[in-house]
Amino acid sequence: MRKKISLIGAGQIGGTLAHLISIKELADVVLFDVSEGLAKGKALDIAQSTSVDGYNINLIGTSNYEDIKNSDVVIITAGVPRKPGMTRDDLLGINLKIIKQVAEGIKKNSPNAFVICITNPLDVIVMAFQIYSGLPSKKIVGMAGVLDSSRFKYFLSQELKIPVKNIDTLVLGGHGDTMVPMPNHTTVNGKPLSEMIEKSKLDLIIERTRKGGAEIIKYLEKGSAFYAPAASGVEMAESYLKNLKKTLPCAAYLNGEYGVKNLFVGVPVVVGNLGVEKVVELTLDKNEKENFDLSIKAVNELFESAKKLDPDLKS
Ligand code: TXD
Repeated sequence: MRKKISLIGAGQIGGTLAHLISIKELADVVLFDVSEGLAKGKALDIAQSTSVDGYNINLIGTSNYEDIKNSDVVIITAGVPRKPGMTRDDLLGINLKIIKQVAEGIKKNSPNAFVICITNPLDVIVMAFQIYSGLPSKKIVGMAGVLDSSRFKYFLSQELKIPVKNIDTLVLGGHGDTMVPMPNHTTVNGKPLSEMIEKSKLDLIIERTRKGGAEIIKYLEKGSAFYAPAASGVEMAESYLKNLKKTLPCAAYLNGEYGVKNLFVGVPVVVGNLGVEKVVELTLDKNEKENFDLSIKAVNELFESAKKLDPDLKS
């Protein structure tokens, strides 16, 4: 039985997800959007592109939630992106309302799916999705850490002139300016990063990683990044669908791990066909722990604002 992935949101990231999934022949695709024409038009365009290289998958575009029935994976990008000068937090009010609708549709039509949230502000939106849908937290994750780590890795690769595949790194914490790149958990050709780079250059790269999303928004002027976010979402979906059990930085539900309770935030987790199969607890040094706690504080504060906006979030 071919797998089925439903994409809620057929915008920049949604369309790119559909294209990448078809190129990998990972699963049949349902592209869902409130703008039905957008979903149908993109699905047809991508479906025709599969003829060029002979990919064998089905794609449909729709605004009927019944079409997402029994999906194996659902990826949510529905919502508005940032404009230049906006913070991710500024999106909270609008995207919370949208996620509430989306949660209804998924709960009714695909309650057993592995759900990947991408909509911003990420950590709070994935938490709200879990509360609105009531789906098991082990089957819900947020995509941010894979993207932020790819940015950190790319900048290091450019600086050190070493291929990205020879660099292993991680970015933890909330998907915002307080995110925590982890240089002490980074290796280059298997060697500790600290032996390869001056501190001043590393500090600049860490700052550029934290501001990575805003840098692209500045260039694009309209909309935000979509190629790397889509590639990151596909890596997470593939680890679930093929039971690859990859350890990936995802916004996952913490129940005491890292000293955090009842919150979704970026930590390394094992993603297999049961969903989040394990939260990997790294030993953080004093500096990393302080930065991580700062990031947790920022996510908690934003979640408090979300609860003021929608009392239904008060558990
Ligand atoms: O790392 C990350 N998590 C972030 C996520 C990286 C980049 C972008 N990030 C966020 O993803 C961004 O801030 C947005 O909140 C989402 C989606 O970004 P995208 O660039 O794809 O936005 P678009 O192109 O505006 O697409 C959003 C689509 C658009 O077609 C709307 O019609 C649709 O969402 N939309 C809906 N679909 C279904 N249901 C509802 N209610 C709905 N409302 C809007």
